[in-house]
Amino acid sequence: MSSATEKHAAQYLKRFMSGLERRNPGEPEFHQAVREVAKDIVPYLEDKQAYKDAHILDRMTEPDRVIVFRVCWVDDENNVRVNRGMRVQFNNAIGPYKGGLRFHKNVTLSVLKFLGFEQVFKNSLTTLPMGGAKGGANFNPHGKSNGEVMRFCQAFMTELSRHIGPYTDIPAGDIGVGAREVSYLFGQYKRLQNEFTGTITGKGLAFGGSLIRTEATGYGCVYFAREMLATRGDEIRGKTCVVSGAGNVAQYTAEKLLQLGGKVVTMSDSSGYIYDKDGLDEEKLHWLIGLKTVRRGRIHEYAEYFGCEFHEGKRPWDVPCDMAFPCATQNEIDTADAKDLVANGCSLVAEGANMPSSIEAIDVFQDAKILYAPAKASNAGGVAVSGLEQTQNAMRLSWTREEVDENLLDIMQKIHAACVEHGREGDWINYARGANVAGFLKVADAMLAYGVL
Ligand code: NDP
Ligand code: 2IT
Repeated sequence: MSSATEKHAAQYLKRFMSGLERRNPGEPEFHQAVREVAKDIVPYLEDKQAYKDAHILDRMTEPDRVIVFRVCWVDDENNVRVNRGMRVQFNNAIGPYKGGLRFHKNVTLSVLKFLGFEQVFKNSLTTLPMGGAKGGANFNPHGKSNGEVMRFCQAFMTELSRHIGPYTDIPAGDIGVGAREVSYLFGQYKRLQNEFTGTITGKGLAFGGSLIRTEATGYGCVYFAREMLATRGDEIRGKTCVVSGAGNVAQYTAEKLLQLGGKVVTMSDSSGYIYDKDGLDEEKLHWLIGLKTVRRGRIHEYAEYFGCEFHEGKRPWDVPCDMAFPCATQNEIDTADAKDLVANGCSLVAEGANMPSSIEAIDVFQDAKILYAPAKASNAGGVAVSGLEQTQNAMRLSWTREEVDENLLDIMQKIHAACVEHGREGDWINYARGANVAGFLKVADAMLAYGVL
């Protein structure tokens, strides 16, 4: 790219971002997600007049619609409780809206817009026909009884059910929405619609769920890391791995790492992290999964039970490692954390969580030329198997574990290949740019074909 073109792209990016920030005030997470994509897409579009004339990037950064609604329920002490539910239907150019639901005290419109925007690119990368959406509520499931969670889910779905459907929008889980919540949500949807369709993925195996969906995000993330290592003739066996989070994604990232001979030394939750210098094994991980999904306990209990370090209120990024897997939440790696990781010898970061690294942290990884996989590529395995769950529901049959796992691996390899195709810079692969460009192209081409919509 000539320096004049580079200068023009930089000026356009500045104007584009200031316009977006003005139109969407008070939405820092959304600004961040768009900036991370626009910094790659704006220069890419410099010599592609058709996309520019059609204002595709402006259209892709404006959601199709945002649905906001009141959710009223009664707690165990008979108090009336009021929460805010939302669904951001971001883009359905290449398929019905698809994306998870997040129940967390910090859920805001900004968070759901960033997640919905990311989902558009991620779903495009999976090769499956899925548009992008995200939803949720500022509901904190911590400390709630099963009955309270059930009543909240039913109240939430009573409104959401008007806006979703098998050809319209198919929600799934995310933070705070696991097997229990998906079951309550799907039960209420089925009851209200008087129809048994696959609307909602991550369902239980007895009622239309897919084998491997529970494991898919974590397994897919490790498959992607394995592909990246292979470009350098390296492998997972023997590598020390730092994992954050202790929820669905973290659990199955750790499981696959162990299966492939990795040594997992940390796990975390919002209260701190455990540092198990000997490494987790299958038995310890099984205990941790029980702690988190059945007993719903805190991570320090692991340290007490197995006798290892617990670092209260801290994140694990200063622990020396070969590879890091952030699997908790957005912006959990800042510049200082990224510098610690690189200085301590970390040569691969694969994001299990959505947008766990700040833009400046990504710069640190890219400047150091380590293998860095952006979330929209490395955590796409979850939504990919959600897509396969829909396929099985439509066919009215269930595939075996092996069939689904093979499909998942194939999809992760295809995503890796797309990132390499669009992200190669000399002998280094810019996976972030590769994922942004590859994800963008399919959606943009569909939008161009539709004309002005
Ligand atoms: P879970 O609810 O199962 O687990 C979330 C984990 O992250 C918990 O350990 C939680 O700790 C921790 N966490 C949440 N918020 C914070 C915070 N603010 N600070 C520190 N720790 C936090 O969610 P998932 O495992 O499903 O999701 C984790 C990440 O992966 C999210 O970014 C999600 O968007 C992403 N993702 C999930 C997919 C899926 O299929 N489930 C697919 C693709 C991406 P605590 O219990 O203390 O709150
Ligand atoms: O962020 C994500 O990709 C998810 N939470 C999974 C979405 C889905 O529809 O399975």
